[in-house]
Amino acid sequence: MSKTLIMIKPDAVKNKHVGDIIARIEKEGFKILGMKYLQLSMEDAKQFYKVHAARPFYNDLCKYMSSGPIVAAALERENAVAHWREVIGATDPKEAKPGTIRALYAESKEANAVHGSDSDENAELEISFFFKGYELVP
Ligand code: IDP
Ligand code: MG
Repeated sequence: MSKTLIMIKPDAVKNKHVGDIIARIEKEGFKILGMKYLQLSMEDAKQFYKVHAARPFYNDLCKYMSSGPIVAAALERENAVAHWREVIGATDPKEAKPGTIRALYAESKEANAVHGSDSDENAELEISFFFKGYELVP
């Protein structure tokens, strides 16, 4: 078993896809360890995405990610990181396979509906960004 950190981004919350995406999480066999609804500040978003600080889209991305409420969740499954990334599809929804969450719900390459950790190590870091130990139900 392994873990991943996912977010339902501001566009998907605004477009009322939270229920569909949580249903998909359950259908794909993930166990929900923790889940919360919140709005990031610009500073929070900059901290979360600091690995992308040098990329040209960093500032816009942080502005966008702090523009409205999100859902953050810690999930567990076999191959959690890889499986969630398969379920969400490519970063750019135009390149995402049909049936993936980004193909179904994303607005654009930036406002692309969902986040998923990219490694087990980053999953641990990202889970601890959002959750304290007692907020995760084993
Ligand atoms: P990922 O979310 O598929 O792992 P990353 O390359 O880690 O993609 O980028 C993080 C986030 O930054 C993306 O999900 C997307 O919201 C945004 N992003 C990535 N590339 C671009 C771009 O070229 N233009 C605008 N936003 C981008
Ligand atoms: Mg990434």
